[in-house]
Amino acid sequence: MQSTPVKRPGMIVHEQEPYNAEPPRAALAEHVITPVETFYGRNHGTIPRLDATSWRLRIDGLVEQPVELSLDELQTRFAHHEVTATLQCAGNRRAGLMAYRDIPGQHPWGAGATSTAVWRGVRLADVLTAAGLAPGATDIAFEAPDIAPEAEPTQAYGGSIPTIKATAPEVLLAWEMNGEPLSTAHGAPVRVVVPGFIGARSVKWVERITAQDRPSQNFFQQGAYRLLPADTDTERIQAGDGVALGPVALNSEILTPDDGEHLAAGPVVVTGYAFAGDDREVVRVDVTADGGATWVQADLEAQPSPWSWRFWHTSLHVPAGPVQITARAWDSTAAVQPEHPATVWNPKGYINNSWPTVTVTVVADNDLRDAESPEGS
Ligand SMILES: Nc1nc2c(c(=O)[nH]1)N[C@H]1C(S)=C(S)[C@@H](COP(=O)(O)O)O[C@H]1N2
Ligand SMILES: [Mo]
Repeated sequence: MQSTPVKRPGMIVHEQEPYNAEPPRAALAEHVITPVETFYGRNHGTIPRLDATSWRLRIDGLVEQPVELSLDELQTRFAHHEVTATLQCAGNRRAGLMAYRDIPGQHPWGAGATSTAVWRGVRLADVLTAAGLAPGATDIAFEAPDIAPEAEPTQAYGGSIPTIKATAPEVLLAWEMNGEPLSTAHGAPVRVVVPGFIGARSVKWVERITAQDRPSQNFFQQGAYRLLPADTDTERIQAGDGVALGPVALNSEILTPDDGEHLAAGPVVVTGYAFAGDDREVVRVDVTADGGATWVQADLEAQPSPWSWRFWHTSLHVPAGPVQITARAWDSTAAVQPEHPATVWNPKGYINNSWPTVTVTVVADNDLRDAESPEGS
């Protein structure tokens, strides 16, 4: 049975079926914890509606004893934990790469293929301990029942993360999002949440967890979500080519003002997010309105958790006329975002973390009044 996600009006829908949509910049800027109705949706196949009563989670592979758990057993046998975490699709900001060089057949995601929620569930580590990891279990693979037609051969969705990450305390099997039961669209009854890794590893509707001695052989681990060299012959890509994406790279975006906005003269308030994956932290965001001749340091807002993005804001004096506003974030390893999309362009369009820019037009007071009021008044 098909189910359409409940989302706010104004979502930018890249595809209706399967549902792929992101919130506009201004909507994302409203709350540091993204309301569920605003949270982006990324689906490779039709959203499955699973029956929570008959749902079972199987843990098998390189374990001392395979385990099968009902939702009730999962919720009563293990301690509950809450983690505020940002999910970020590897395709977030792909439109910026496409503007430099086209990427056929992929969604042109803007700034909004990323959102933050409070997730509640049990630690994957605790469930793996119950099954007992056997020696040699280097990777933990996830399987879901949704069929992804784009996969070759056609197959259900899956992926894996290294055991070292799977046993870290922040990785959850979650059934709650922002204090509400997880919705069907976001993975009910239970999804994996892998904070700091690309969204693709946070497998929704998870039914099977397998400990193994190699990464998942699923299409979404071996064929998609891999970083390929810019000069790859895309007709000849083979499973395993390139590098599997895991921890997300340092990134940021400008959320307000919006690209193309007309603004009144006076200080321009600029806001946005910055996010550093895995165990890195955003330590600084700089903003320029003069092509990088001078930069001002933005004020960093409180970070809801080490696994979430960080909102930032600043105020700039800019001259009348069209102006480009550009930001760049720095992380705790002193890494800074690369300047140009050309530096990071890749054939599948993943991880565009080049400097975000919006172009706005600052209108002298009189011009704005003329533009807004009906003629002759
Ligand atoms: N079963 C399943 N899990 C999935 C996906 C999917 O298509 N099927 N998409 C992945 C991708 S690519 C991302 S970015 C996130 C998006 O999660 P959301 O739809 O809750 O925002 O889910 C991941 N988990
Ligand atoms: Mo994704």
